[in-house]
Amino acid sequence: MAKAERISSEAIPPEGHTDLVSKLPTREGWSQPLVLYKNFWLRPQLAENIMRLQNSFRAHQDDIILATNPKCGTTWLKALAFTVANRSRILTTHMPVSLLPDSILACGCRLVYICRDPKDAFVSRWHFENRIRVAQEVIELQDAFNNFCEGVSSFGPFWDHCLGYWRESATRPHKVLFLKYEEMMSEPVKHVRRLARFLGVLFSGEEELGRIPEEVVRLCSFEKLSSLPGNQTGEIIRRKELVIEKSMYFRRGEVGDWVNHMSPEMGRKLDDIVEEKFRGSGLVL
Ligand code: PAP
Repeated sequence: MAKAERISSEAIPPEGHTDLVSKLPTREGWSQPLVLYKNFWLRPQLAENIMRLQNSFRAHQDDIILATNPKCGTTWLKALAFTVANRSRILTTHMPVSLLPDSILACGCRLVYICRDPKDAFVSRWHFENRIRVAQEVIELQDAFNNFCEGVSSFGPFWDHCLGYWRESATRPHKVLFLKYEEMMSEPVKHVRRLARFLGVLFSGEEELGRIPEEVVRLCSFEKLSSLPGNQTGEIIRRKELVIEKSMYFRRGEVGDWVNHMSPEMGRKLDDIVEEKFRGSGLVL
């Protein structure tokens, strides 16, 4: 994100957010404590950044915003969108729609959201949280699951995150595209064409004949991205208690891996919660 150009320094309010964040309700259980800010659970530093960004971020009409719940396909979507539309500026965020800086919705830029079966997103998150911690106790799957089911996970409640973007896409379908990880996995070429159409960069007849949509899918596949040397080594963040390596964004890239970690009862419990939360919305995962 090209922060320097996009954030007006006059608009950044004086330091005061740290104080505010320290007064928010807190929950332990994941790699860092989470705070509840406007109904979403966030890492304290992120809550502070979001408060700062709220009034100071200036979106442009030709921006493309990729929004996701954590572990639902950001890396994949970013590769696909970049390959399809590399002339526009692409920004990614995990922010729920209700916390996006006003300018993003106001300027009419396009927004692509990807959601995923919460069971797989949860398992992916649990692995990730255990890998990013340096020399700390392991987070037990059952404890993390209980938190997740209560809505307490980074950027959670998971279902409210999905519902916010689902409703936005129903209200403004030309501006907000709602994708599902599982559908993209089963018919990737169809969804790359859909993405290109939405972004206004349709594949030409010549490109179709040259099987460019298929090539985009191949270039952005899990196998291809995870085998790139640039994605296999190197760190994104290193702090004393936290290390994030690039390779951590590529684990299995599969649909249904949850069965290898969760019992059928746990699966049913989470399905029931989500079904109940989505009832009446038309959203089915
Ligand atoms: P983030 O929320 O931290 O940004 P994100 O990229 O959204 O992570 O999600 C990571 C998941 O996407 C991982 O899932 P897993 O743990 O179940 O394996 C990762 O393997 C998967 N992933 C990464 N690249 C791809 C890809 N090209 N195709 C499909 N899945 C992918």
